[in-house]
Amino acid sequence: MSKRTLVTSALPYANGPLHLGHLAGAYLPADFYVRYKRLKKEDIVFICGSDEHGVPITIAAEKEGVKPQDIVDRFHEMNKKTFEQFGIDFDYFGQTSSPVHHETSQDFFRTLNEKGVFKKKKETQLYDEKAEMFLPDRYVKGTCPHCSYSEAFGDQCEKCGTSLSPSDLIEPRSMVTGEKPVYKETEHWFLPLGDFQPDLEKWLNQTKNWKPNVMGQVKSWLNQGLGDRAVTRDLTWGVPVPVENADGKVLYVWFDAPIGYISATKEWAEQKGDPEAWEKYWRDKDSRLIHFIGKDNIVFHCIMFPAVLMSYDGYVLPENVPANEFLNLEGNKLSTSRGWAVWLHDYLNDFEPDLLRYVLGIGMPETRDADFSWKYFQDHVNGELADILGNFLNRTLSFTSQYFEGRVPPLKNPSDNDLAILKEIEMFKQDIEDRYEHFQFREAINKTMNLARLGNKYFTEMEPWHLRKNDMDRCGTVLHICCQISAALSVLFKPVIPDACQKLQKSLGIIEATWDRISSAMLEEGQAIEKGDILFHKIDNTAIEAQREKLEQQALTQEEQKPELPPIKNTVTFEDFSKLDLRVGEILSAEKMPKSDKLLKVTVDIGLEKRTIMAGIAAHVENPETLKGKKVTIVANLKPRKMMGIPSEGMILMAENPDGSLKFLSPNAENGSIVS
Ligand code: B3M
Ligand code: ZN
Repeated sequence: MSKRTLVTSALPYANGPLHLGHLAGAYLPADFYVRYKRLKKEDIVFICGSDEHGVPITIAAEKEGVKPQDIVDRFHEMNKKTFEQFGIDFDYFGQTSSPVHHETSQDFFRTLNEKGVFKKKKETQLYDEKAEMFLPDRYVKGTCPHCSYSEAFGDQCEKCGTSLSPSDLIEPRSMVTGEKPVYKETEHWFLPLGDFQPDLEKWLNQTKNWKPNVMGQVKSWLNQGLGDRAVTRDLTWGVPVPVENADGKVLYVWFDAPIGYISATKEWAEQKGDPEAWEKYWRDKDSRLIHFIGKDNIVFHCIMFPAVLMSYDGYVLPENVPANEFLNLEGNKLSTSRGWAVWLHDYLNDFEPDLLRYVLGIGMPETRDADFSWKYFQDHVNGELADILGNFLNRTLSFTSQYFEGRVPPLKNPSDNDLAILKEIEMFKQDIEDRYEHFQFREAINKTMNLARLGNKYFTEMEPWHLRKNDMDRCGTVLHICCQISAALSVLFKPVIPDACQKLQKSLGIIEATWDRISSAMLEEGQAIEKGDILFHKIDNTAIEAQREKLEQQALTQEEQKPELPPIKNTVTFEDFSKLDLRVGEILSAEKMPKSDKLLKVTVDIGLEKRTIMAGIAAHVENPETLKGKKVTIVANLKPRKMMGIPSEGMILMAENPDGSLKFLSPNAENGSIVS
């Protein structure tokens, strides 16, 4: 008997609408998996909700001059509706501003505090004297110490993915007033993740079938050693810290948000009239917990939240966290701030959800970033859904309706090839099932479409339009087999294109078929079937052109909102500048560092000597080999510092475009020449 399963999808911030990247990242894969498991009649609960705290919300509220609760209520409803329209079939979609969530996350905090899990530390935090407020991570921007990205936030550099603390930033500046923040003392509670490292490693080492990209990222954090992580913030919006001497402090959003999965499960249980039901999914070792997220949330789901669950004790830990990589759009990074996004509510004005579910499914960024383009969308809708699946189903149903009075013809004297085709149905089912079990949805969908290809090819090769003139029995056998393949497809494709499969099953007279009913004999001979409507209409070039136009327009109109160039830094004296020794260098070699997707180890000839420099530019360099011989500008007298155990003797200066791309400063001068 399979265990019960709780599936979660990352809680989307309730500060804006949903776009393609959300679907492809954490929601579609989870929905494919849950729908598949429901077809297997397994006990599975699908939980999600709005992440309503955190600074993205307060920034959105300030921008509009409304209260944070107004922002979260609006986008909670909007996103809930969008998920429903796309058939993302949660059992419950909660809100972290709910009383149940406040109680649950405060209980976690109080329990860990009483157990002495936290460390309390006075620390100086960035404070904006003009705004008279402490600056949370997202209110601070500055230069990332790893990749020199000048728009890095205080909690994470979105360019190289490193998780940061505001004090890591070079030249921090307040997002509220633009002022240079000062340091002011404040006291916070910290989760000493390092104390959990042995237990985390023990747990991680017994996990199975984790994606290499996920385990690789987790291991790189563990190898760097886990530090203390603040779990409280000086903010007014959030879950108040439920202990003495914590006025004006709230729980750090990444402490409370994952607990939101538990609160939403409690609310689900309450809603179904069995308030205790939540417990067996979270506190019974016979339950499986699976988190579907995007790769930027790995550290919080694979290190921080498990440490919180371990310290509370009695909770199951994630069995798997099949994080997806990112989806790009028309060859560029998706960017809500630059309007480079396809909003899901917009999409629904022009196309049906199934089409996007299918196209994002076959192109899912499961182990590496993927790209969505409108041409790609058109090609796969027209070339596969319409020309292969739609064409096969339409020919089968129309032919049976027209020449066999709309009834499944008998299977008479099937040839070896016929029997082999029928056998294929069982083999496809097994293979597709295995792909779903291993979260390989691209493969599962491609293989399902391959069964439709097989059916289409069989129909064409058997030429029933000739057979019907001279051998109706043979013709009937061919159509019988095509009807059985159609019936199998109506269940195999159900997790991906549920609306189309619903219509197909109605035409085939199938009621509520489960996964285990998939076979080569799902339909009785003589069973009534209807021709049904065309399931997939082709998309013409004009429609696609219109979408591309809309995207360009959208991006253009937001041109003025594109991230302004960072303000000029504070004035320095000539003496300050003259302390720097900038030299021309030439790269002799460059290589990626194992276990790091950020760092390159670069050897540079600076005329007087050779230097080893660790540069956080790996994400920007396709092939390090190509850097050999490149002239660069080096800060030659920077104090060496160790990165991944290797002393880095200097810094390679890079120019950074507003879109985040990096360019070398390559002066055409002798190695060792002074740059001033
Ligand atoms: N709200 C979504 C994000 O980082 C974040 C996920 C929380 S899951 C507990 O895009
Ligand atoms: Zn960075």
